Amino acid sequence: MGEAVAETVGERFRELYGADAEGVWAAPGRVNLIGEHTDYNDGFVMPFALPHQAVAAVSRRDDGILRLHSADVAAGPVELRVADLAPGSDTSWTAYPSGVVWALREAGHELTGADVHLASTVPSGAGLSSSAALEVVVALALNDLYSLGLRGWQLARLCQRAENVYVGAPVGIMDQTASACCEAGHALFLDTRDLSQRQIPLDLAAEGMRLLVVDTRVKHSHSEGEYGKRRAGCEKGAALLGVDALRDVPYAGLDAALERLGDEEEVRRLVRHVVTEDERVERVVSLLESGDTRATGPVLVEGHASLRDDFRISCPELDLVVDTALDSGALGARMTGGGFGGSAIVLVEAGDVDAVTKAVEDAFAAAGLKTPRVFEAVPSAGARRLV
Ligand code: GAF
Repeated sequence: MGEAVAETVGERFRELYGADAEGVWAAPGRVNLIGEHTDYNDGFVMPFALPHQAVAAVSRRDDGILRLHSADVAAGPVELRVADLAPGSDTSWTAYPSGVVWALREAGHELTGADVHLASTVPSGAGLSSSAALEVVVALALNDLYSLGLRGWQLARLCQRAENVYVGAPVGIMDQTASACCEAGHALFLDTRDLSQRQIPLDLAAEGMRLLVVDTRVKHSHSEGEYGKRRAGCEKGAALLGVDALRDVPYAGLDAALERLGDEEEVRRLVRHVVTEDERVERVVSLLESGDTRATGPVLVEGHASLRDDFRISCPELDLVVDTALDSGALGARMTGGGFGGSAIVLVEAGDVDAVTKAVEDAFAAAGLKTPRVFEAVPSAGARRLV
């Protein structure tokens, strides 16, 4: 499959730029199994890569020009001068790839330009990291072509910087690291403080289960502002508790920490979510490592309740997926990603896939909502060169 995609994307590159691309790279979207809104608190996450990916055909240039084209945009390539790239200078889709070029140059890497054609199968606005996939695929291509010698986690850090500073979105490091570092057949247990990682084997099909992604196809418009508010609230909590990040509040000391926060009710709820969520990630890791995969279901449900009631970033559509899936026999379910729309994940016995899917679709129809997009998520390969 990789080769066929590479051929199509390479062919379009040739049409656009009149020469063969020097190479073709791919970087996936991700789904997060557990560990939500912990990454900007230096905590734990456990995403895995989706088969959906951004693919980039790229060649170097030596005249300081960056040309960017996407298969999703009818118009021809956008042309930018590498030397003029600056935070806030670009507000269209091109900010993701051009932000990566900016971040690489900022980090001292001499880039003299590139021609890029991108095509992505990661659904956008679904909370499945379509932007991170675009960033990482471009970063990896330039890393290879300019022989920068950067490792996956270093590329992830640069991509995060591009998104934080150049695009202006205060995201954590999970999505970029997932796209850069995940491996097929595994979930990535990542410590976002030092980016140390452990690949956790995850073969649900072999155990008679499936993980479904349910894209609600809803994205509430206030999501970005709310993300920033949660992040600021968490930072306030850490400051009030005198720690560098909420990761430093031990689970065993949670009650005492909440007590110290007194009547800061909003902050108390955020702190409780982050500290309990880190503990849930560790619990899921040990359940998976001891072969007790089905027992992760209730932990996912606890995670959802915490995001809904304490962190307050769920929405009626995500709650409807979770409640309906559980009522119709799912082992576990929770919202995944930033929140306020996007996707939920549902852990089901293989034999229950059709019944649970139908129950969720029927519930959406009865509520007058668009039919959700449901697909099975299989842990897939991280970023790599295709050709
Ligand atoms: C978004 C962000 F980009 C991630 O960094 C992470 O914070 C996630 O929301 C919530 O866990 O995907």
